[in-house]
Amino acid sequence: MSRPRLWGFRLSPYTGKARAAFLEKGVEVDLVEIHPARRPPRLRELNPVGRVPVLELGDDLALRESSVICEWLEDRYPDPPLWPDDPDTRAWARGWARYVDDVTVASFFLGMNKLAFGLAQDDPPDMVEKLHRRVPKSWPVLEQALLVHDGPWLAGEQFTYADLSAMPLAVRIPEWVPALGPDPDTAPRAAAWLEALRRRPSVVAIDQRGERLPE
Ligand SMILES: N[C@@H](CCC(=O)N[C@@H](CS)C(=O)NCC(=O)O)C(=O)O
Repeated sequence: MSRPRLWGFRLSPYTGKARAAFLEKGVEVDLVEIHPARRPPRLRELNPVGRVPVLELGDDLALRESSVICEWLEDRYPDPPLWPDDPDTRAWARGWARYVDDVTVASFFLGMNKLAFGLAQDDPPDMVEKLHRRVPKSWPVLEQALLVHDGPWLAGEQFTYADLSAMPLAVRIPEWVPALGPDPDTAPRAAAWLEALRRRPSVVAIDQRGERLPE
């Protein structure tokens, strides 16, 4: 199989999650960088929705959705495992991966996107604030989830995709809007979790490559 190609851009949280997953697995992938505002026609051939990340696996196969790309990675390269072995804990972790992706990551990054590129015509004027208000609301929820297996990761000792989903938040919140991060006094586990994610070698490696927009 030729080397897979990951279409995305460096500031895309879901592309970042997929890139970190490849690094965690020790699997090489080429990043095909696009400009978010000028998506090449080839991207729409691979994914008619036009979203990234997309994993191109050859002439005839392209996978869309970051979670699906992670599932493919897990099936193809089972070691090291990034889901718990036990089916119950695995299902539980999947539930939290989805919460982080759909609630915390989506609210924060959609808000940042609207801040950078402007509101859509039918957005209410306080759309960014509305989205960003959801971010701190998720810390007490995640604090409780982190208590279940007693950390340091959501599923306990094992680092899983549920943690990986929060990687873009761990990197960007302190840089862009630190006030939206967890308060170490009221959500100490969530604060320590994001800090541990920031120090994770896969996350550091991506960050060191420079997270600029392509020219
Ligand atoms: N659920 C998707 C979300 C992908 C997504 O929202 N990608 C953004 C960049 S981070 C995008 O391409 N947005 C453009 C659009 O929605 O048209 C995933 O996990 O892959």
